[in-house]
Parts: sequence; C-alpha cells; structure tokens
Amino acid sequence: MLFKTPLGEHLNRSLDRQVKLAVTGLSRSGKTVFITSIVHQLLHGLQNTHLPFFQIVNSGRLRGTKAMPQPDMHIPSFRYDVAIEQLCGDPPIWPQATNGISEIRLAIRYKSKNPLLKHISPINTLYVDIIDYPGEWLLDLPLLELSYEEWSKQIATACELEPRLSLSEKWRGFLDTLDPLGEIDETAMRQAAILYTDFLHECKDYGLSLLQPGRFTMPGDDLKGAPLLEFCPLLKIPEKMHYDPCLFTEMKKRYEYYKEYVVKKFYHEHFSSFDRQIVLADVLRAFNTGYSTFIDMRNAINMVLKSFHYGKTGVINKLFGGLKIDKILFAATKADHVTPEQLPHLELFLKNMLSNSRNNVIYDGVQTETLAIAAVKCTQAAYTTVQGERIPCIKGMPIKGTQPVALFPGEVPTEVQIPEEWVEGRFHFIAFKPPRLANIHGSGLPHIRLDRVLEFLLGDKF
Ligand SMILES: Nc1nc2c(ncn2[C@@H]2O[C@H](COP(=O)(O)OP(=O)(O)OP(=O)(O)O)[C@@H](O)[C@H]2O)c(=O)[nH]1
Ligand SMILES: [Mg+2]
Repeated sequence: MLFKTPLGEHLNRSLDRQVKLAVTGLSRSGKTVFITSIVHQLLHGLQNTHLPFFQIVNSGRLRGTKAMPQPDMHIPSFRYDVAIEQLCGDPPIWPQATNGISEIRLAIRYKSKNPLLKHISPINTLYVDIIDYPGEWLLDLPLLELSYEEWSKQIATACELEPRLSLSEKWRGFLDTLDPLGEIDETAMRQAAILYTDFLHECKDYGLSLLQPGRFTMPGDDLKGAPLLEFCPLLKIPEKMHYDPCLFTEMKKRYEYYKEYVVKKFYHEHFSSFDRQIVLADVLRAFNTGYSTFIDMRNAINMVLKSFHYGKTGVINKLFGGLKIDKILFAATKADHVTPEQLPHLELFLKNMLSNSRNNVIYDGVQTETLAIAAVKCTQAAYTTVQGERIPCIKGMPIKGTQPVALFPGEVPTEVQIPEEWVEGRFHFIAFKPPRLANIHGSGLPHIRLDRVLEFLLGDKF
C-alpha cells in the first residue's frame, strides 16, 4: 500500500517504500538518455540478461516494474515513450535538449528476502521517483548564496580572462555607455540583458559550462520573453550609493526577484527532499575542447555540489531543511566513447577531478561510488593492427556519417594534466548515433555498468 498525503509520502520513505532519485548533471551531460535507459532496463527487468550486477534481477526476486501516475500532478510527465521511440526508431535518434521539468514514478515489485517480512508481505513494492530538467538550471543553485554585488564581481573577474574577455566584448561595450546610478531606462536594461544573453550563448557554443543565470540560455516555456529576465550583472558596482531608484538598484531588485521566485521555487519543489543522487559528468567532451573548458566544467560541477552540500551548512538545508541523502554516485558518462581497458582510467580521472567535493560528501557521512558508464552503448570494442601491433579500438556509427568507423580515441589520463599537455588533436572522442537494434522490446538497451548503478542506488532497498 502507498500513502498519498504529504505525511503519507514521508511515511513511505521512512518505511523504505519510496526513493527519490536526483539526477544531477550540466547541460548535455546525458541526464535524459540516462533516465530513459534506466526506465527501459527496469521495465524489461524480467527478460533482462544485461544486468548481472543488479542482485534483484540476478536472484530472480524481481516481479516486474511499471510506470505509475506520478505524485505531483502539476508537473508534466517524463515522456519516456517519446524518448524510447526516438532512440529505437529507424533511424535511431537522440532525444532533444530538455526545455522544462518532467517527472516519472516507477513501481518495482519484488519478493522480499527478509525472513520475517517474507511471511507477512511476500510481495513488496518500491516506488522510485525521478525528475528531468534542463541542465542549465542547475547553475542557478549557487546564485542563492550570492548577493547581486558578489555575483557581478564574479562575472567581472571571469571576463578579465580569455575566452570570456573576447566573447563579452559587445556586452561590456554597451555597459560602458550606462551609468549605474542613472535613471532606470527599460529599453537600455532590455538591451543589456539581450547582449548578456548573446554572450552566454557564445560561451556555450565555445564549450564553457559556467553560464548564469540558467534561465537566460534555457528560459523554458514559462519564462520565454518574460520581463523577469531583463537584468544582467554590472561590471562597475557604485561605491557610493544613494537611495533613489537607479539602474543599479533596479538590476539588483530583479536579480533578487529571480532568485526568490524562479530559483528558490524550483529547488524547493524538486530538490529539497531526495534520498539518493547521481552526478553525471561528460568528462570526455572537455578532453576534446581543451584546458580552459575543462577547468570551467570542473568549477561549475564543484560549485553546484558545494551548494548541495549535504551537511547542515548547505544552502538547500539552510533554506528548506530536511535533506537526508545517504548515497551519491559520481558517473563519467558516455564511456562507450573509450576503449574498454580505459574505463578504470576514466573513473580515476573523475575521482581526481571532483576530489574536493567527494571528500566533503564522505565527511558528511554519505556513501559514494565512482563509475564510468554509458546509458546507451553505441560502440563495439574491437582491435586493429597498425605496423604489426594489435591496438584496441571502438567501432560505431558517427553522428555525422553513414558508414561505421573504427578508431582509437586516445588514452584517458588518470590525473588532471598541466595546460601544456592538453594539446590539440590528442583526443578523438567523436559523437555516435544510437545503435540500431532489432529486438528493442525484448530486453534492455545495451549499456555500460548501469547494473552497477542500479545496485548502488537501489540494491539495499529490496
Ligand atoms: N555515445 C553515447 N552518447 C550519449 C550517451 N548519453 C548521452 N549521449 C549523448 O549526449 C547527448 C546529450 O544527452 P542528453 O541525455 O540529452 O543530455 P541532458 O543532460 O539531458 O542535456 P539537457 O537536456 O540539455 O540538460 C545526446 O544527444 C547524445 O549525443 C551515451 O550513453 N552514449
Ligand atoms: Mg535532457
């Protein structure tokens, strides 16, 4: 039986009948594909031969999984059906970038192994709730701890260095024509916001991750064109303030409004009560694009994780209370882009890259694991012979091609390299099309280590 009132939801969770899983990852890190594949693996659990490390399947105690009506009726449902149809279509395609929030609830029925429960309630149900959202919105979380002045200062410092120095030229040039203590001019504020948004889009195209506020690059259907988004940081914060309304006070007011009504609302509704978390990071993309984009991505992930901070001092706990997370999985996604013997390297690299965040989490008593995963395995491991030497490679259909390619994408370092070692052309992690599969409804999608993911995140609940 599942209780449906707020108190009941709390009871379900304390009775281990419900798990809220937070899937955390920057934009394009692989959240939607991960959720789709996890749902597909669970729905096909009974026939699934691809989940050897997921004990509930392996031990034959799984009775089946169904998608259920979700608990929050006001949130759109996660369109698993659409995503799986695209992934398994002919030709298979990846789902679109996410532009809003959605939710799915799964009911997993299983035979209890607890000797006492076995007699009272031989078949039990675990409810798993997962939400999907645009990765861009994740970077709004750190704003909750920053005043407008502090945030403006951070952006000003970032714009002193390349590549932001050049990319921000137009926006900075326009700000130079404005007087922060001058009159409020709606047209000028709108123009400043447009130029700042253009700058963020250029940063995104360049491969940078730390783009704030998140709604500027991904407003979602609810805020597209809303005046709420007509503000931006100011590079010169006035030292002497007067109390009359001016451009500076108006920008500050809108920034605070954005935090209060957009950011806090989102985090309060969706991230203030979850039990387990998976942090997805597309490390390989950064290898391709270079040192500065890698550092930017690392800073962005660490900044987000610092805001989640699981002890009492974390912003979510300070604002909303009650965050009782006990397990976090750090996952390097798209691991099918590397040859199999490189997977331990990828895991070690991710561990080193996020070592500060991991240490803090472990200190707070949270159990962690680090894995290299592929939600949908698009390549096959193979070997090629070059000048008499047998070299491992991967084979797959490139995203922009019609013929499969075989390549050695490069050796994954285990430590963060110094900038000079980050030479162009060292890595060839190309994007692949999803695989064409004959019998998609017969068993789960091909993957790398999703069974370990499921075992770590859910295994102890059965
Ligand atoms: N080869 C491979 N590519 C993947 C995998 N997962 C994701 N991708 C690639 O990464 C892209 C982004 O994946 P999504 O799941 O849409 O990323 P997201 O985190 O939901 O992105 P936003 O919705 O923009 O926040 C996909 O379009 C694929 O090209 C995987 O397991 N293997
Ligand atoms: Mg998505």
